[in-house]
Amino acid sequence: MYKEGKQYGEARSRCEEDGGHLYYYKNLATDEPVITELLQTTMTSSDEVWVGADRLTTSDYQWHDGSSLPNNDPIWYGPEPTLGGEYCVGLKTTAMLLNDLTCDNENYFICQIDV
Ligand SMILES: [Ca+2]
Repeated sequence: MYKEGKQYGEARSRCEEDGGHLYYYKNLATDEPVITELLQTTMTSSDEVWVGADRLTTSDYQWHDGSSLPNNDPIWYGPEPTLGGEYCVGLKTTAMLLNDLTCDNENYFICQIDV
């Protein structure tokens, strides 16, 4: 967990420099408890944190491992994704669901290093 506001591309690069990737928040049942605990232990008050999905080079949202993130996936928050000028995905920590955002926003971010 980086408590440092960065634009999406910078956050993605930082995780890759660490040998990982922005977190794949794909599965509510397994990922929500893990990230909820992480947010509590890091005491972040950031509303949204970057995770590892975008549609910068694809027509629809995809995780960086190539798996798809359908617009009708229940892991999105309420009316999200709003699409339009928003191409990058953050986790809305107040709801623990996803929201698409403008990639230039500076947000905290969560890296995942697979072992
Ligand atoms: Ca949005």
